[in-house]
Amino acid sequence: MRIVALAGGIGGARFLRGLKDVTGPGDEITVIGNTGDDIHLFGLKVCPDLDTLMYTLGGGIHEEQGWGRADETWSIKGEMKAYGVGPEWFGLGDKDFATHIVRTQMLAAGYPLSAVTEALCERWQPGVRLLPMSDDRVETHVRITDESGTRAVHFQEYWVRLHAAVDAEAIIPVGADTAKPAPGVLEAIAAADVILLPPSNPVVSIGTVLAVPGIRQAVGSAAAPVVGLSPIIGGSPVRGMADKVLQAVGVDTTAEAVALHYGRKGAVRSASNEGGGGRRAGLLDGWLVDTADAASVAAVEAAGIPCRAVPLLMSDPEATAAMARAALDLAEQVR
Ligand code: GDP
Ligand code: FO1
Ligand code: CA
Repeated sequence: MRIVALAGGIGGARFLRGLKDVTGPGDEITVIGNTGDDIHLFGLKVCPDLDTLMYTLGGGIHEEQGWGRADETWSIKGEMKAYGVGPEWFGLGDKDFATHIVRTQMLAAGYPLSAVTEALCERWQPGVRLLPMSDDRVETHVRITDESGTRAVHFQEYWVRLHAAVDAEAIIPVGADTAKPAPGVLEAIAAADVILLPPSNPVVSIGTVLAVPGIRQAVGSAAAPVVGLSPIIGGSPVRGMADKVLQAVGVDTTAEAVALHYGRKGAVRSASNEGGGGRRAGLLDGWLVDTADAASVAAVEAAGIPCRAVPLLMSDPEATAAMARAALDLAEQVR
């Protein structure tokens, strides 16, 4: 079976680990990773979501933290600080730095990000084909208003430095409108037997992937069933700032509202609060909510999206594998 998943970092990576547990050697998983979180720091190109996916699936992740390397050391950070060179608010460890140095070196030599990612995965063997959504630079910015006035900050500054403490007024995937899907992305979507939307951030992870022209259209018109899993349980994100960025795009922080935001496959509706020409193709053939949100199943189904309530907390490998199994089962039921 050919499975395609659109994914952000921690939520996507943990789910994909469960998916790998319930699939076999005959299955092929292609992951289209968000690169809107990417940032240039210390002259280096950092791709947090691609790295979280690669380290998690390749066995190198710092498990508790969810990002960065296990058994990390911090000498370079200390040395940079001694030189007075920032930013200090973004934690790049020594081992992680090596990844960014290799990536930046290869990009400078002319390799596209997709080829660089493939080369990095040669080492990590994540067991999936990891594709960046685009080889073109896309950076998510967040419009905020605080004591310094109204301005746009990089998504990493909003989340890591400012801890999403102020409201996000708008989410701007800078560069997305002219970005092209990376080689293999549209082909993988077209050839898929199942397309999954893991419990990743619907706005700044999956939303950014979908903002690359051609990707939303490809998913919305794919022959394969598209099944999503809610990252919202009981009206809250399990972790992160999904509530803040959902509010910025006018969507309630509920499992039901996120389903309606993705939309029913085959439906087309206007989207005044997002880019992409104002009309958006719906995506979903199926949706999973947590058992805590069982009361919302009827409303999602009333919108034409088959929906089931199953445990959606990725508390351990078995629970995560069961989620992946439930998503594949639902895909079979709606096929
Ligand atoms: P990020 O790029 O590191 O923020 O990771 P993703 O975008 O892939 O995933 C972030 C989303 O994962 C957040 O909105 C969380 O609510 C969601 N999430 C994290 N852990 C869980 C979990 O155990 N279950 C569910 N359903 N969602 C989760
Ligand atoms: N997240 C943090 O909350 N603080 C950090 O200092 C931090 C550093 C960092 C370094 C490399 C990397 O790949 C990811 C890192 N993250 C950090 C996570 C990253 O900001 C993610 O993009 C967010 O968790 C949300 O997507
Ligand atoms: Ca992310």
